Amino acid sequence: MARPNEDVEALLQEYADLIAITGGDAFKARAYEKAARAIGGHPGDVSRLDVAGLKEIPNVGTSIAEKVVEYVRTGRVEAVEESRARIPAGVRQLIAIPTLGPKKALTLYEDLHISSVDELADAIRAERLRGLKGFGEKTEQNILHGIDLMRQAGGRILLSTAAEAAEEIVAGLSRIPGCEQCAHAGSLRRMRDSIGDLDILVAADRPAPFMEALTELPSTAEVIAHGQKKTSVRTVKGVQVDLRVVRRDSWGAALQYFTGSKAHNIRTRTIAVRQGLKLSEYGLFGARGGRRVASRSEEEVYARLGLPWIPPALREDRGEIEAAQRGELPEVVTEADIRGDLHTHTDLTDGLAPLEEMVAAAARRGYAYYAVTDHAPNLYMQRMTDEKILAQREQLRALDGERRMRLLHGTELNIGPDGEVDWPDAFLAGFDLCVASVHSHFGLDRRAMTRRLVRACENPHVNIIGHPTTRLIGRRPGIDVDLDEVFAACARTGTALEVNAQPDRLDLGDEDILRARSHGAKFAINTDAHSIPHLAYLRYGVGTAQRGWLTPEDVVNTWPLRRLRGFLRKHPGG
Ligand code: DGT
Ligand code: CA
Ligand code: CA
Ligand code: ZN
Repeated sequence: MARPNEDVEALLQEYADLIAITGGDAFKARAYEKAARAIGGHPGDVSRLDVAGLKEIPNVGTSIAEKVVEYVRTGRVEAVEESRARIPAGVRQLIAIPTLGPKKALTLYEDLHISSVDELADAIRAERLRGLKGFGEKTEQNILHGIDLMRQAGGRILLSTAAEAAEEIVAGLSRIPGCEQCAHAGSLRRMRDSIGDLDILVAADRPAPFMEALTELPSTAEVIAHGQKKTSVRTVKGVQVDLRVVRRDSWGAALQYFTGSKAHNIRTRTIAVRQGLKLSEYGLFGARGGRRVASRSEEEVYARLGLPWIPPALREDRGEIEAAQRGELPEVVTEADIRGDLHTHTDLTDGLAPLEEMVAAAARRGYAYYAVTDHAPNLYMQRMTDEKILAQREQLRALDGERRMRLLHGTELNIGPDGEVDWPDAFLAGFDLCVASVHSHFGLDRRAMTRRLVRACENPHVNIIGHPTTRLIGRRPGIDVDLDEVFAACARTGTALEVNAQPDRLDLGDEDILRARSHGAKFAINTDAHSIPHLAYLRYGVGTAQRGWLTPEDVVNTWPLRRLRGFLRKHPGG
């Protein structure tokens, strides 16, 4: 098993869904769901634990621990196999639609005998769902939208899944004798929020050993094409990988070519042509004589075109060529610029690790400051109370300053349908900062949704709008809202917009960031960590921010603490 924790998480989550569909105990389904998340977020390798060791993980009891051991030992779990066998394949296909829950899927199957996504789409168009209990016109729209999302997502994977797979492959190929260079290119290097396939490059004299090695990696499930220039495989997780081996002296040109984007490359090739040159994956050549004029490094290739090196996240032909020609490329924010995380959770609400452990892990990252922002009471299932959050504040103050990291006590408020938030003003004034997010009422109409978010910005205690659109990549669309109005309100009121680094959110996304920035809004790049490993998601947030052209000046959590505190007061001098 390449990543045992993730495999076990997926299996337990599937089991929870299966229990729900077969009309099983809702409590039991929830227990499996919680255990799935706990195991996914567990920092150690669960395949090395016995039943006793597994039970030390929060939310993992004896029977779940035994199933995990069974899975690690045999690769399957009898109980899960039995549940799978009880559910028709068609229903399983329906559940994969992001906006359709297990219960509705079962109703459609039993009442209308719908057993495929295409049949469902046809049935909606033929208005056959009308009259089914629990299916209004709005539900139909949601389902159709879910089908769209599923088809668009078609085969694309999350940035984090791609990055983890690429790291393993690059590490494996780098160990092979004769490897001069090895790196990933393509949309992953540009840090797009979803990735079609992985593009891996090697510089070496002899391609054969690398091509061979890729087909033989333990993670390789299927060889799609095997050649001297390019080999393509599919991994056990369904990720397609293209490997190209080039000669050392074309490394820079190949890296530039295969990083893309296509649109960016069209521009660079046009510039070459205007200078009487020809740009390909092998190098930059004199058009007539064919003499090679640049190819060893990307810097050299760009320089010969009269351009500075352009950060990969900017290479989308969204103005970066013109900015580069004018010498006005932004100095985009990097991971090293981030001084602290401003949206994180502990096990006081739905996080997995206790406060001290989260704080210690943050300190190991070298942060100057760190905010703890557990959920506020209106998210009822989190059972937050005044007493609990105040006790946490005391505990946090006692840890403040250890390893010279300053702690901020915050909370993640819930923006209600009218823009109201949890707790009265006097209580909110006791926090160092408040994140406020939409966690409910996703279906308000555009006007009401816009007013709701603008009101939240106008609240003097709200400092950051968390995951502003609430989209889940490939699963849930963002809310319907006039973002320009919200961005303008953020700029006007001194409220930052979050770039949430959770790989299935990346919210705001790159294009929204570009728009928000043009309104003069500020940003906070946060992990929304619910466990220690989540703190490392920061890099995906930073990549997304780079794609939105953000500089450290735009991002409040790159600022020194004094300046950040001024921003958190919202009305400096006022
Ligand atoms: P993806 O895989 O869909 O997430 O997106 P990319 O950008 O990784 O696209 P991919 O894998 O098809 O190709 C990798 C890079 O190779 C692409 O960004 C630019 C370059 N490339 C591929 N095909 C062409 C082409 O026909 N013309 C040009 N100029 N560049 C190409
Ligand atoms: Ca690609
Ligand atoms: Ca490719
Ligand atoms: Zn959160």
